[in-house]
Amino acid sequence: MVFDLDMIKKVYAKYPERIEAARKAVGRPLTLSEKILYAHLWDGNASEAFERGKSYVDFAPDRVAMQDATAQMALLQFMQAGKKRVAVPSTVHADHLIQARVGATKDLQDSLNQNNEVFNFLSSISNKYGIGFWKPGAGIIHQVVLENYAFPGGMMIGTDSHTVNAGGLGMVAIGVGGADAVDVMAGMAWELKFPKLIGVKLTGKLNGWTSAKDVILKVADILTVKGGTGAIVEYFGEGAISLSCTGKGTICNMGAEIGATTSTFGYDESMRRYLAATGREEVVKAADAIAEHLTGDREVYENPYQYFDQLIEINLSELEPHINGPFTPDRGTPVSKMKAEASANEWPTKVEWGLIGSCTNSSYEDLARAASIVKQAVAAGITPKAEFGINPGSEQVRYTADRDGILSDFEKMGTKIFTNACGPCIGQWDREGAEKQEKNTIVHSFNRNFSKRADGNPNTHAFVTSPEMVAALAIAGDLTFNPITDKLTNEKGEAIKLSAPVGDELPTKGFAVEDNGYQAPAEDGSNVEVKVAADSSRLQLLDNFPTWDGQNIRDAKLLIKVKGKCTTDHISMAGPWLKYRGHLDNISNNMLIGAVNFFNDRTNEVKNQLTGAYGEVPATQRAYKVAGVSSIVVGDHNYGEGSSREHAAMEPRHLGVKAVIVKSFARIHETNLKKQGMLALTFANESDYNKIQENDTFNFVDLASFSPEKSLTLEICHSNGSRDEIQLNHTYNASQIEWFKAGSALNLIKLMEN
Ligand code: MIC
Ligand code: SF4
Repeated sequence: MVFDLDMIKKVYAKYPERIEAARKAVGRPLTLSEKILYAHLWDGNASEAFERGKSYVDFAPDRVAMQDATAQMALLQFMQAGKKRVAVPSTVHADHLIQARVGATKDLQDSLNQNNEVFNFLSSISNKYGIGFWKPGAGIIHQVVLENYAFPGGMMIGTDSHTVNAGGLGMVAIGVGGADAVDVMAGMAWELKFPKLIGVKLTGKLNGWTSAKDVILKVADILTVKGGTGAIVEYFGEGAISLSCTGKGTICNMGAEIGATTSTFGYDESMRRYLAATGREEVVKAADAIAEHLTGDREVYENPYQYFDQLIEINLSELEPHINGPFTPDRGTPVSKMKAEASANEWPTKVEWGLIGSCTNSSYEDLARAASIVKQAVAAGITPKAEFGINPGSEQVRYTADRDGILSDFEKMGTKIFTNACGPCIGQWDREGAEKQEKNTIVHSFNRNFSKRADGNPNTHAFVTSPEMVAALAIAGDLTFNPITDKLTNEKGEAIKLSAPVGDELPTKGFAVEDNGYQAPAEDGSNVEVKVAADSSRLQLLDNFPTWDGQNIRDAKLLIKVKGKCTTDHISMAGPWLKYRGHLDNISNNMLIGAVNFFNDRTNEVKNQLTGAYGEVPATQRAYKVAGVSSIVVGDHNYGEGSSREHAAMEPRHLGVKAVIVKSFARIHETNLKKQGMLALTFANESDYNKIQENDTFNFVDLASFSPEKSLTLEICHSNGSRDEIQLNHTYNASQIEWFKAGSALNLIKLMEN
């Protein structure tokens, strides 16, 4: 079955005219990213050229995707928008709430028992508002989207930072907070600052142990976790064409790790093959009719320096397998250098676990290639040294891999096959012994490896690498093992060299599945009742955030000055806290508990300025709230990196923090703060971060004249009586300032509805 074919055809029908208008407005050949963006302008045909990195532009995305952990908050907000049905095709995917413990059947059942209330809420609210629901066990959102919904040249948004995975099928797919999804589902325009463009020219061809994963591990190493901020990364060149579609998905997926708005590839043979294999020949037919518009213009790819803001070239033939980490996905080490790096940095080299899965690397091809390594080891009588676990990306992948003997290859080596879900990637991993907090190493094919992410242990050194490298390193049990040069020893004491991985890009017998886990919504959902129990600990209806009182914020205290890396995992931890994603007050008890306090280097221990005592961050903030005292949060670079979870913005808002002032923000988090009515500000002079002291009090001086392109003034009163006045920059445009004044973007929608 092809979902929403009519919508796709309508989008394509407009393409020629839209591209012509864009070409005229811009006055030069177009990149693919520009074509897709200009083809999706809210106002129709382009009449002006937008300035990259400057112009705020209204877009009309074709669809919306949400996963269970963010959909709860997105849909609790959507309920308030007063709409009968979603305005564009939308889906919800139950994937984050399922724990990995003993294996799929038991784990899934346990999860259904534990999360019944939330799954019922998501299933009924989806049914009511015309949203497709993918049940627990159906698969990870981004794999299911790639298999069923993504289409070349389309534009979608999703309440998950890895929505960008759909760039593997030539989309512009962007991760957002729930409030953005509400805009689009409510039939309104979706606003984005017109992105800058980074071109990545791929030459040569992958070979041996190198895989698509290594392309993005290398790009992350070059660009770092903030190098892609505000930009779309467009891949092209003969090397790009030679990659499989799911391999392209892997590359786009991890574009989130460099902060990129999204990444994409031009429509090519690999996409045709993938669309056909997943039952979408009709989409191929429709895309073929406008194929010239679904890739960048020839002139652009011939002279990329003229058209991109930045250009990177990678020769796939020379690329080495990479192992990135620990604690950050942009610390890249080529496999041949790992021995030296590990010893120089004292990383534990014994690998305890190898994990394959997550939205970035759980395709059929990924499993097939990793299985080819496992098979060799089993045949040669090599006992794996580390434990091994797999999360297939979707039920379709699992069913097909099972039919083709791939899963049994893994099982012969004692691998645990977990549910088709996020599992350990988001801390949903009941890892035995993790509570002992021992220093140890794991390798995985996921995208993120922030501290504590997989198992809650801050001493777990997690390294990101390709599925086939995970297999090799887990079998060797050694982080410094280089399968290209090193040998393993089997039970008979013989030295064995593994040959390079092989695996079918797509199943030769075709994909198969018995029950894909999809639930179509009711034709007319107006009578469907959505229940939220008043005493529930998991779900809570939302109240309006208060409107701005028109006054300067005065006498605000410092809640925390965060030191160093502060991802959304530090601001609103996942793992055990995922269960409160639908209950704002309860989840607020995790606010900033992972952030390091600049003044004592500790987590979750800050000074309460009213009592002088040190306490936990959420409790301290609740004390300020009760006392009617305002507060601010101060942070470092790339604050809010990582996830799209808007809880990281709603929690401070709910608990009464007024402003977040940092050196720089990650894109999604900055927007989330704005949407929820917070002040998201940056130091005009970065070194002013150093002026902030523990016992300071803060006064805003000119909030009444808050306006676009104009900095704000903050007075800092130090405890010794001295004062500093500093300038704070912001990126609010006029309508975003209205969100602040109304208390939130949603408050504004409600005002407009009434
Ligand atoms: C993640 O990978 O961090 C998540 C969990 O998928 C998040 C979304 C969330 O926090 O629910 C993301 O990437 O946006
Ligand atoms: Fe799920 Fe991990 Fe992908 Fe996030 S990154 S969607 S937690 S699999």
